[in-house]
Amino acid sequence: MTPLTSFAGKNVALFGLGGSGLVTAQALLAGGARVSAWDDGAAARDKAQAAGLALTDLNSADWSQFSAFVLSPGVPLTHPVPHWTVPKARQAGVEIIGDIELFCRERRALAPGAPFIAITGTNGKSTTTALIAHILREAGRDVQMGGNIGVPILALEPPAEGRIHVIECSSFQIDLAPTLKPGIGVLLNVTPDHIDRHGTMKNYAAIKERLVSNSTIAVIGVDDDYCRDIAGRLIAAQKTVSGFSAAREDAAGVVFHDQGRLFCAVSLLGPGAIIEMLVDLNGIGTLRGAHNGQNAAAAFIACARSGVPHDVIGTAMRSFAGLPHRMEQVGERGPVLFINDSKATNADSTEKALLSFDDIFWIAGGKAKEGGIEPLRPHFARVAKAYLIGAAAPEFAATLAGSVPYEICGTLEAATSAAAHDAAASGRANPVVLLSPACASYDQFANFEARGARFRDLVAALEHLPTGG
Ligand code: UMA
Ligand code: ADP
Repeated sequence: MTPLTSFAGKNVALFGLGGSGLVTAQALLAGGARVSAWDDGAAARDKAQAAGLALTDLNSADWSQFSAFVLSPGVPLTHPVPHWTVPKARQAGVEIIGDIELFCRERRALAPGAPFIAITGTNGKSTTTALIAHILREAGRDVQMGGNIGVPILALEPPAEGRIHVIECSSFQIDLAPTLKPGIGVLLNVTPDHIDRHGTMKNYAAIKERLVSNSTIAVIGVDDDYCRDIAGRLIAAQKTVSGFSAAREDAAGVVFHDQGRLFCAVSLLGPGAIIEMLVDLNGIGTLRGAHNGQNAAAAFIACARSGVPHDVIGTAMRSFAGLPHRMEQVGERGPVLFINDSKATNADSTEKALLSFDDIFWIAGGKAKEGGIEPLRPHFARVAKAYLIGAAAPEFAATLAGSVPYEICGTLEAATSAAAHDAAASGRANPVVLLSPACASYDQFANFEARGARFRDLVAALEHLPTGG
């Protein structure tokens, strides 16, 4: 844990007692602050009390006594409407901050030179964060990894000279961290997301921009218009910017991904361009697909900028275990690969999986998002057959009709069995049974992790499969 000394002897209000709020309260107490903590949920309050935390109903508290108000990232700050605590804090003139901000202040006080890499973007944050941490560990560094990836930042060991913090930051967290200034800031991509929480796309992109505009070194993906504009603004402001791309080589100094390889384009200003091959990602099952090329390029730059030799980065990438539920290989039966991409809860992320394979036996469905799978139509030719589950099955069937053979299976159990048998009997060269639902899981499962775990168990339990010819 990182005890927070910057509020020693002061009163701090804290709202939200989930994973991050509880740890933050403990970190504030450990540093000598007095904490008034509350949550709307009775279950969260009970859990906090069981963990030894005294509670204060912030509805009836005297807000003028507080030096700061710490808000959990999942609690609305501005949209759709500010949470009821927010106007109370504002009226009393109390600053509203999050756990990442508290970490930043502690780092400045304890070890301002301690290396700090922060990663954001709409997609690929967790993969890139885990990959950077893995490479740095393989290079023998003392690494602490956390943030939005799941381990609250204040649960990590405190900042210290020579210890690298690798932190995934969501837009919610950046919004609550006014002095977030990482040594290396990574912005992967910006596409529409979380508009309900930020009001407009412009506001969402501006929040993401803050992470890189305040970094010493900005590492920015240049594959979407928002990020290209952000990189342009920082270059114009004479900031240190390193670009990366899943497919572009039309900018100087970019690490780019092409045909499963990472290249460094040292200069592409003319026919004498120097292009150096850095890492061959082909054969690294955990980094399949152009989207992972983008993640790997970002990780390459962040680690190279941290002083890790290029060959060490390449070797470490080859031993990256990947993250569960993100195009995770969970089995192999003869020629059939089984891929768990349960984290793909919308069409955008499922598109990345469809683009990574041919001969796909696709398990999809659940609680549909707006637009369903219509945006995936250009990739339907890669799908041999679809196996539909959950509430979205009829809607998805209507979209697939006439383009892709499909079967309404209802449950994941029935879909896995049917897809496995069809794939094995298909006689295709590289059949893949792919769970990439393009849907939330809540109609049939507690969350995407439970759905992915069930798929993994079903694959492990598959009996001998028939082979086709
Ligand atoms: N709560 C209220 N009133 C409200 C809303 C929430 O009382 O109006 C309470 C809930 O009862 C609950 C607590 O707030 O007790 C939950 O707080 P939280 O939603 O901030 O969740 P934490 O458990 O603290 O987890 C947070 C991040 N959650 C969110 O941003 C929603 C986790 O990211 C992160 O891993 C964790 O901190 C550690 O840093 C999760 C996430 O879904 C994975 N992130 C979003 C995403 O990736 O898209 C941004
Ligand atoms: P995040 O933490 O930003 O949600 P993850 O690394 O957990 O991202 O990946 C979630 C899903 O998003 C993956 O299953 C994959 O389909 C997709 N994805 C991963 N990296 C990228 C990327 N760079 N661009 C677009 N989609 C991506």
